[in-house]
Amino acid sequence: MMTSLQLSIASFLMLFITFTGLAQASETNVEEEAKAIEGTAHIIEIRDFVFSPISVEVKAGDTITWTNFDIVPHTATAIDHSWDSGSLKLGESFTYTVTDDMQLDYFCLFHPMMKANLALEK
Ligand SMILES: [Cu+2]
Repeated sequence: MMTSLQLSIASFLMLFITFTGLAQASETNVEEEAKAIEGTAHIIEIRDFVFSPISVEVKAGDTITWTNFDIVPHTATAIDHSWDSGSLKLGESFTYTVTDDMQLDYFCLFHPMMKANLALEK
């Protein structure tokens, strides 16, 4: 026969083992998620009516952030309009996550001579 004290210790040990197992499982999941969302963050400046750099090599999962440094609004818009920053005023940014099938050529809707592109690294 186990005394009630022995039962309490046994229950405590069972709980402890359960929680330790859960903690390890969730830590593993966090690491796996971090790997899945890991990607390079690219920065593109819009300055003096130019996207800079004008060509950027990216891969799926990377993020690209465009920031407008001009006093006039600009956009970063796919040539087929499949993605679009909308109007970016001075100091405003737009971030987009790269996908394998995204349109790589883009321009500014307000100033169509402003063209740039992304190169997709497979
Ligand atoms: Cu523009």
